[in-house]
Parts: sequence; structure tokens; C-alpha cells
Amino acid sequence: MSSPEQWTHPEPREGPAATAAAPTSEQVIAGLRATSEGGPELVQLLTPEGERVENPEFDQYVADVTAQDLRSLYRDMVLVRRADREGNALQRQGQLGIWVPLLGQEAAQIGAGRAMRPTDMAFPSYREHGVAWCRGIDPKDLLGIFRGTDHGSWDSTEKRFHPYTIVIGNQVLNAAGYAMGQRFEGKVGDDDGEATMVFFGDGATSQGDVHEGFVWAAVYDAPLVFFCQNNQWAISEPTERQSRLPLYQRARGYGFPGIRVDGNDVLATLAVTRWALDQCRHGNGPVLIEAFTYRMDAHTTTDDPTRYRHSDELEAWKLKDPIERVRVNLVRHGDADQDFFDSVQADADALAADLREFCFNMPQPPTEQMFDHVYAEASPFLDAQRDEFLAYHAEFAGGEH
Ligand SMILES: Cc1ncc(C[n+]2csc(CCOP(=O)(O)OP(=O)(O)O)c2C)c(N)n1
Ligand SMILES: [Mg+2]
Repeated sequence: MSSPEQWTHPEPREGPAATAAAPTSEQVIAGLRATSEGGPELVQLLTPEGERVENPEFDQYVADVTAQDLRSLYRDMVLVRRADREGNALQRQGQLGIWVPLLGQEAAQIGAGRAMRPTDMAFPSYREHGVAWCRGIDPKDLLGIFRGTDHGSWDSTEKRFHPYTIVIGNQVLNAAGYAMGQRFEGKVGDDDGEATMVFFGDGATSQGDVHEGFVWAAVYDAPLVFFCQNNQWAISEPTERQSRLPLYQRARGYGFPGIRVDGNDVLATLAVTRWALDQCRHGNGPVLIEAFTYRMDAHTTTDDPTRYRHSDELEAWKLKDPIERVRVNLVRHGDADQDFFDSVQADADALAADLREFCFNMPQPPTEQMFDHVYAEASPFLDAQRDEFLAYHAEFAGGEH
């Protein structure tokens, strides 16, 4: 999908932009344009104004989506946003050590998460609270991770959702290996085939692990959907510091298709991800999806984005809010009334109250739990480390400290 004529080249500058004290007004405008426009190849089915636009290629992948389904996608997004805001507030109140906000990325995550089947496998990074929701992970189970008392102790085989990975890009290798296994075990080839999805960010695309994952998945035709949420920032580094061409076009160099979707459009993300998973199930994978979206909040609660980005950028993206466009569409077509919106609001309030209550009384997991999910089978080395650790703890009064 890319040719050399489409490649971008840096404009000649007086000095390296990365070290310039302040950007020129031209650089600010260029930066705003680069981050707020997805380009002509962006797949979009719902405009920011909530209008449904036809797409001859991808309409078929959401032809079965009823008004009831769209209401359900809306509800998912409102609830995960509310859980996310509660997590942020709990960190501010000292209940959690850190929180990683997903604000603005609800459509990308719900669209992708709802495209998956129960038999598919997912490998998340650390911001995937919306995908976790779709895999049936209780948001309460995320809180211990961010208090630092738990590593994420859901059963990843049962939920088909791997633990969160903080090491940037590392889960791409895990996912490539898993998807190769699906291929070797003959689990692909028809409509009932299995597939794997791996979630990572724009910054992660600069990691060696991601490159290696691309290569392995490509040469083994692994059924793997690489789902890159380009939220425009890797902490304080803009995407222009990661790549000289749109990220989805990198796929061509590895020999598999890449596509850019409006990550703030839940319907388009659902359609494109269903298509990509379909390719994988039938043995035609891998596929790279670049979900073009925006991180509306800080990188984490330890970050202050006002130090490195202009507020105009945030204002421009607020007009593309992923939830608002679905709400407008539902109202415009008479597919949802006030009672529906009130009930979603009530569900969100109840979810937030439940999270708060749980967090205030969150049990401290047993000390040895951190050793439980390291290997599938017992390991003498790990057993020795656990015993040493427990003996050390037992030296303190009461065995706890
Ligand atoms: C291997 C490694 N290097 C550096 C870090 C520190 N770090 C944490 S998040 C992050 C930026 C990641 O940006 P991106 O991939 O765009 O994901 P986003 O946070 O935007 O979702 C970095 C460099 C890390 N966790 N792991
Ligand atoms: Mg990012």
C-alpha cells in the first residue's frame, strides 16, 4: 500500500528540531496537522459528527451490527471511560501507586476487543483496560496491578488475555510465538480458525522486539493481528520521532498488509479488525492495523503533558471524541432515547462506586502469590527463591511487615 513517492522526508531545518528550544509557528501548525489528520487512506465509517459513511470494502464486516449492537458498543465505551476516570481519581487519593489512562482510546479498544472471538488470544500492553473489559476481566482485577500488590492474577488461558506487559514491545514476541503455535497446531485455515491479537503503541514500533515479531510472524504466516494504537505520543515523544512514514506502511517492508483505521470510530475499528482476524483465521495473516487515535490524558499519573504539548492539539481531538459520535448517531436515527442514556449513566455510576468500595478494602494478596504464575509447571529454581523469600519475611515479627 505504499510506494516511494508517498514517503515523507524531513523539511530542511535550521537545527535539529529535537533540541530546538521552542518550535516555530510553522512547526506547530505542521505538528497539529500531522497529529489531527489521518490522511486519505484512513478507514472511517462514522464521522466525528456521527454520520455513517459508506465504505464498499468494509461495510460488509459490520452489516450485521444492529441498533441494539451499536447501543451496546456505546455502553461499553461509557463504562470503560468511567472505570478509567475512577482509576485516575483513586490514584490521586493515594489508593493506587500509579494509573495509566485510556481516555480517548475507548473506540480503538472496544472496536478491536469486540471483534475478537472467545477462542482468539490477546496480548495487551499496560493501557488496554477496554480490551480487558471485552475479554471479561473485572476492572477490579486491574487495581492491584496499579497498587503494586498484584501482577494481574486472572487466568490468562481461560480469559484468553495475557497479563499486562510494561516492558515496551515485549508482548509482541510472546504473541508472535503464540500465533506461530496456532499455525503449527493446525488451528488456522477456515472460518473456525483461531487468531491472536497483540496491542502496542506508536512508540513501541521503534523497539527491536516489535521488529523481530514482525519478521517471525511474516515468514511463518502466523495468524497475528498487530494492533498499533497510534495515540500520537510515546510519553513526551511525538510520532514524528518514531517514523518518517505512516506506521501502517511499515507492514509492506515485512511482506504483509498494513491498514490505517480511525481509532476514534468504534464501527470502523470493529470492521477493520474483523477483516484482519478473518485473514488470520484463514491462514492469510499477519496484518498490521494502525488505529489512529489520541491519548487525551497524561501518559500516566506521574506525567504532566502540559510541559510538552500544546493545548490546541487536545482541543482539536476533543471534537473527535469516540463516544460522542456514537451518541449523536444513535439520537439522530432515533435508535436510543433518554431512558437508555440514563440507564447507561446509572450503570457507570454503579461501576465506579463498586470499584471505589473494592479499592478501599482491597485485600493484600498472600506474599507467595507473585511466584504462582511464572511458569506453567513447578520449577526447582523458582521454588528455592520462593522459600528463601518466605523465610526472609518470617524473620519479621508476626511474619508480616
Ligand atoms: C523496554 C522499555 N523501554 C522504556 C520503557 C519506558 N516507557 C514506558 S511507556 C513508554 C512509551 C511508550 O509509548 P507508546 O508505545 O506510544 O505507548 P503509549 O504509552 O502511548 O500507549 C516508555 C518509553 C519501558 N517501559 N520499556
Ligand atoms: Mg503512544
